[in-house]
Amino acid sequence: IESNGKLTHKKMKFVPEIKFTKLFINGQFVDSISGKTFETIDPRTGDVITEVAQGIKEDVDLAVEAARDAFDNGPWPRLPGTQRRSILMKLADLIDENAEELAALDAIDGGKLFHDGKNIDIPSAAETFRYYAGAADKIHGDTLKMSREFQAYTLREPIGVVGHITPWNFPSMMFAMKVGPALAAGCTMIVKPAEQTPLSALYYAHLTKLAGIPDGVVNVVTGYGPIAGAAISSHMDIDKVSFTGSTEVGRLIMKDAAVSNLKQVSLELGGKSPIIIFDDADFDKAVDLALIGSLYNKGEICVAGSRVFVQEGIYDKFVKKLEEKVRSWVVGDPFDADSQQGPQVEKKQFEKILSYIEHGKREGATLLAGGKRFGEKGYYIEPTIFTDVKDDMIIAKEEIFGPVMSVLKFKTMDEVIRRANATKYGLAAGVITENLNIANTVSRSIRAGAIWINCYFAFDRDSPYGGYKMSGFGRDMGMDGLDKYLHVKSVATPIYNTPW
Ligand code: TXE
Repeated sequence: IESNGKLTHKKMKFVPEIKFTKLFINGQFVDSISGKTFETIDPRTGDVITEVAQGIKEDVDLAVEAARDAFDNGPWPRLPGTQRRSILMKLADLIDENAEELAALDAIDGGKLFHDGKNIDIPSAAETFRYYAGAADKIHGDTLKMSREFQAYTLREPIGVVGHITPWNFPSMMFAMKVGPALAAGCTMIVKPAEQTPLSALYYAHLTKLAGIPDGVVNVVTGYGPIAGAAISSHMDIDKVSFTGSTEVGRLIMKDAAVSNLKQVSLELGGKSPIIIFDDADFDKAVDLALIGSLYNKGEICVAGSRVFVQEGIYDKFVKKLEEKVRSWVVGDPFDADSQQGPQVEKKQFEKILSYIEHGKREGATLLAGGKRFGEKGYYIEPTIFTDVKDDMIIAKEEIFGPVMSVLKFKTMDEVIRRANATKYGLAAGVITENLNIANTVSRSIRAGAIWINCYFAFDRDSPYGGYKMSGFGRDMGMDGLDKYLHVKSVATPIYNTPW
C-alpha cells in the first residue's frame, strides 16, 4: 500500500522455484529413457530457464502401458461418479491454493501476464475442474423406444486411453479443458504439453497425485511434437487423440490416426475471426472490443478477432479513436501489474509475426500503429494496427497469432457476411450492433463455432467452442466437451423371448 493509500502490485516479482522437470509416468517423476533433455526458454530474455526431460517414443509407450493398465484394471473408470467428483473437487482446490506458483510458471515459460494468470487463467482452470466434477455423477444414457418388443437402453462409457496434445498459448486452461472432462468421463490419459511451455503441466501432474488420482490415470510426457506428439497420434493402443494447435499439424495427426488404429480425433485449430462493427454500434465499446479482440494474450489466441470490419459511416472516426487508444496500451514484463502485453512465446513465433508485419507494409496496407519489435531484449512486439486492408492481402487471410489487427471497411450487411465467411477458417466472430435483426441475421449466417454479440471472448466452462471448416472439429468445454470422451453403447433384451 502506497503512502496515498493506493493499493499497488506494480513492483511485485514472484520468481517460482522450478520443482518438476521430469516426465510423469505411472505416478512417478522419471527421466526419459534416452536420458535426453531440452531447454525451455524465458521469452522475456531469451535465456534458458531450465532443462526438461525429453520424452521419446519409448517413454510414450511406457505412459500408454500405465494408462492402459489403469483403464483396464484400475479403479478410476469403475469408481462411482460421486467419488470421481470428490477427487476432482479436491484437485480444483489444490489448483486455487497454488495459483501464484502456476501463474508464475506460465509467465516465465510462456510470457503470459502474471496477473491474468492469477486472476483469470488459474481460477478458470480450477472452475473447469469443478464444472466437470459436477458432471461426473450425471453421466447416463437413455431408455430407447425400439420398434420391436425390446427393453433397450444406452450406456455412456469412457472412451478409454486418451492422448492430449496441447499448445503453448494457454497452458493452464488447456490442461483443464482437456484433462477435466476426460477424467470426469472415467478415461485415463497421456498429456503432451507444448515444448515451449512444459513447466505448468508437470506441476498439474504433481497436483493430480496430491488430489488422490490413482497412478497411471494421468501421465505427462514432455517433449517435441514430431517425436513425442507423433508417438501419441500414431500409437496403436490410444483410443482417442484430442489436439489443439496448428491446422498443419492437425492434418498430420488425423493422418497418423488413420494409418495406425483409427483412433478418434478431435481438432481445435487455427482461425482468422472477424469482428464486425456496424454504424449503430456503441462506439467506445466497439473500439475497446476491437483492441482486446486482437491484442489480448499478445494475439496468441486461436479466436483472436484479427479481422476488424468497420462500416463506412464510422470508419474514419473509428480509425482515429483506435490510433489514440492504442497509444496507452502497455507492453512490458508480464510480472508488472500495469502490463497488458508480455513477450511472444518464442523466437520462431516472434520472427513469424514480424515477417507478417513486413508483408502488410509491402502489400500497401496503412500502418496506423506499431510495426516493429518493442525494446531490445526478449520477444516483445509493438501492438500493431493496419488500416485500409484488402481481403486478398496476406495479413487478412493468414493466421498471424500475434498482436496485429487488420481493419477493413464495408458498406452493407450482405457484403460483410460474404467477406467475413470468405476464409478457410471458422472459429469465432464478433457482431457489434444495437440492431437485433442485424445481430440475429449475422449470427446465423457466419460459419463459425462461436458468435459473440456486443462482446468478445465470451468464454465460459458451460459454453462449448471449436471450429467449422479448417478450424477443426469437436468441441472443448461445456457438456459437448465431455461427450467426446464417451462412447455410446446400446443394450437390448427381448421382452417376449423373441429369438432375434
Ligand atoms: O504449433 P504446433 P506451433 C497456430 C498459430 C501458430 C502456429 C504454429 O498460427 O503460429 O499454429 O505454432 C505438437 N505430431 N497455433 O508450431 O506445431 C507440438 O509439440 C504430433 C494455433 O507451436 O501445431 C505442440 O504440443 N504433435 C493454436 C502442439 O502440437 C505435434 C495454438 C501444437 O504445436 C507434431 C498454437 C506432430 N507431427 C498454435 N508437431 C490454437 N488453435 O490455439 C507438433 N506437435
